[in-house]
Amino acid sequence: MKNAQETICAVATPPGMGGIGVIKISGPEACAVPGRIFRSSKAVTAFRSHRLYHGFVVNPETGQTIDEVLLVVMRAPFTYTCEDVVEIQTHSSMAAINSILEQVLKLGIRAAEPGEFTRRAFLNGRIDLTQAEAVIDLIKSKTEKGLSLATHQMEGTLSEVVQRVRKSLIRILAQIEAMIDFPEDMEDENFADAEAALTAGVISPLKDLLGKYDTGHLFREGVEIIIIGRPNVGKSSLLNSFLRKERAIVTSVPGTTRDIIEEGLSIKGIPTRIIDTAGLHPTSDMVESAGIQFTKKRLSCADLILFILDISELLTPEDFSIFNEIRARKKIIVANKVDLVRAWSAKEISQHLCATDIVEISARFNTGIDRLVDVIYETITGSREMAPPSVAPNLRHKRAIERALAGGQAALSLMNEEESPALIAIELQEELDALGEITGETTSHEILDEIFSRFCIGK
Ligand SMILES: Nc1nc2c(ncn2[C@@H]2O[C@H](COP(=O)(O)OP(=O)(O)OP(=O)(O)O)[C@@H](O)[C@H]2O)c(=O)[nH]1
Ligand SMILES: [Mg+2]
Repeated sequence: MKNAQETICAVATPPGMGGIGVIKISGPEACAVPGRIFRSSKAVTAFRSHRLYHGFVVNPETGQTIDEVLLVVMRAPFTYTCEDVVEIQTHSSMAAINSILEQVLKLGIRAAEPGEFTRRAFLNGRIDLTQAEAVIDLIKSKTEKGLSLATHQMEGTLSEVVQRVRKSLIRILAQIEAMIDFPEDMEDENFADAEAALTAGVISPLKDLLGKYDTGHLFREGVEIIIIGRPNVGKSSLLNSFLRKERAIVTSVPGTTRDIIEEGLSIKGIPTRIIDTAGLHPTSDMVESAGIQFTKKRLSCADLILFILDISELLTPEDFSIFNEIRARKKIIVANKVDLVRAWSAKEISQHLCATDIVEISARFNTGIDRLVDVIYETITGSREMAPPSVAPNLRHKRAIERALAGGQAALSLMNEEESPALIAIELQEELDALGEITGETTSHEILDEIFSRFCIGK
């Protein structure tokens, strides 16, 4: 991590064409920047905090105007980073943005690292680590439900639960430490109170939190759905049908799709990636077999498989061989081309494959797609109506909670066995440290570096 005392700058808006581009400056020298490169009808020294001012960014060496902008000075501590912050809203042309950034950098302001603004908000105590992580989740959220999960966490819902558990734990630890310090006063004491407090105030809420991981993961990370089948059964047509646009090339020539084609799709609020693949069959064509290798690789880690059959043709040995490979996986069998004369009924297909529930569709005419979406949703959620929980740990939190729980359970059994308070205190302290990692109180620099490196520059 670089020096947190330096003033930093970055472009906060994504590259490309757009209405406005924002350049953000934060740190002790931020408020001096407008006086050097900004000209307005009002004296820069008279600018009030958190007010937008109209003016021009100029090159101070040549006096040449770079762009007409709006500028805001936000004085500490009521800013994103808790430092002095200046934001310049310019026209979003790469030339204007880069020229302004160049002028700012020339003043000795350093280019920010990914996530450095949010890291400062964390280091300056405005947000804890779970809230900082929620900022990444929010930026990356793909559906409204994923967004709502991130917003809740940003408001501190997860931190509240963790802090409540920590407080209970600190009280129990204090009680146990008193037993170590004043053993004579504690002769008639036993661990009954501490055991009850540990179970109700610590172990049970932590188990409850762990139980919310899977649902949170679903709405945060989403699922990968792969469409497979032999050539020409209509895989690409189905992708296009889901997306309601001609995303993949569809032709009557078997082996049309060679590369992996993937797109994001919300299935009733659950973010998914739908992957169209090359048709699976034995081939000597070099390009096609490279595509098939790609397909097999992605198939191995997909969360759900859509196995497509052509109902207008009899099942082929290729269909059987693909089905055998995915027999044990989470899958939906989809019979396509129901608009044509059927070679077999769905019932006959299920008998031949020894599988139930075949979803019939016509990808060409978009029939049965809504039903297929329902079946996908039910398969992903296990037929439960799902809403994003207001509190849900991510994988990092989950691991820390598991460690904390292990410490809690160990302390509980030591209390049961009436072991020495010193041993119990060690377990409770470990539990406390694990919980502190979630909110950032006891998190190592390496973990912080890893978390903030996932941010984009300018956030
Ligand atoms: N009648 C009918 N034809 C369809 C349907 N779905 C796809 N087709 C046709 O089947 C042919 C193959 O469709 P694709 O979507 O390219 O099939 P694919 O499985 O992606 O094929 P490859 O990429 O070669 O593996 C095209 O001529 C489509 O128009 C359908 O529901 N009904
Ligand atoms: Mg295709």
